[in-house]
Amino acid sequence: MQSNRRTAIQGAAALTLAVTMPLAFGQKKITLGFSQIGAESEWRTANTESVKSAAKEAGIDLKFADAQQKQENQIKAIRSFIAQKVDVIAFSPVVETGFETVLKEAKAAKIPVILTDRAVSTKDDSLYVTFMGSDFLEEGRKAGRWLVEKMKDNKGEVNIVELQGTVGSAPAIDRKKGFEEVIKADPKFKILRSQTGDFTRAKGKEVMQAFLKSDAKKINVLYAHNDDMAIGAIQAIEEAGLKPAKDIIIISIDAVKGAFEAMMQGKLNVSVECSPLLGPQLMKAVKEVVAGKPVPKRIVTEEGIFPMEVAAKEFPKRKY
Ligand code: GYE
Repeated sequence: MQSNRRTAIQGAAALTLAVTMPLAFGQKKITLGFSQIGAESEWRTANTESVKSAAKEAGIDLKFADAQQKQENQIKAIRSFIAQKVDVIAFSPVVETGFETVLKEAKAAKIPVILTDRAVSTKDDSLYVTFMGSDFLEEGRKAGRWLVEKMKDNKGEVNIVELQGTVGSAPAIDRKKGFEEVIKADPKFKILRSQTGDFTRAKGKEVMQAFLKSDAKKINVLYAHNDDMAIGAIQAIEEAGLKPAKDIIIISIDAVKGAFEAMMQGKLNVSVECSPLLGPQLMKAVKEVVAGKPVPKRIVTEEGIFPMEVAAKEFPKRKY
């Protein structure tokens, strides 16, 4: 009885194996070439982690290349993915322009390209299958709207300094544009100075030091295109003997854990959310593209805004 049952179970298992094995062997593992910008910010580190872990989870073979914030390295990486005949190429373009030639090469090699996080500006949208990521214009507007509301009873001039992201990058261009679009409705808002801090803490601090050197007394607001630059700038503000978030109102973007910590210490007023957790939706799209299924041309990440008053309550829920 016992042994009969075992044989029956073994028999059934063998049958299942016989049926499923050829299918499993028939499905080739998907290879994805991913060119990351670098490791310039807390956001980027979380994004890399999300892509790597989602690939593992999805059983996708990931070829990962770090461009160290240089476009030429990204172009090289994409060319090498083409040479290796990967199934899909995904990348986060460091700047908006200058990728057309290499994208045409990928198209000629019939390798689909997915843009993640940042967009390229091209008239030929057949050069990529989809662009997934945040609406940077809207993020800039959210930052602007928060400031307009915060200053609604303020009659005098509001002098703003701006730390821009990487020159020519989609988030730097759009976050500037969206913010300006909102604040220009009231002439009391003035952007005193605006310069790039390349999305890094070190540069954010350095540029803020320069801003403070010439205009310390005039600056009412700092608008930083990401949290890392704001955190660098906070150090510069403290070293100049001023109180961040009090003497100078600080607005930034990303809402990474570092920003929540700064808000809980009362040093940052608000951070607009920009989610780096794009890995799972990227792997989903990769599978769909390989299976020949249609994917939407634009996949927008949903996100909110967090003022310092809610930071302590929200912090335990944050995933990056
Ligand atoms: O805001 C910044 C990072 O492209 C949205 O890049 C991303 C930006 C992010 O370095 O922290």
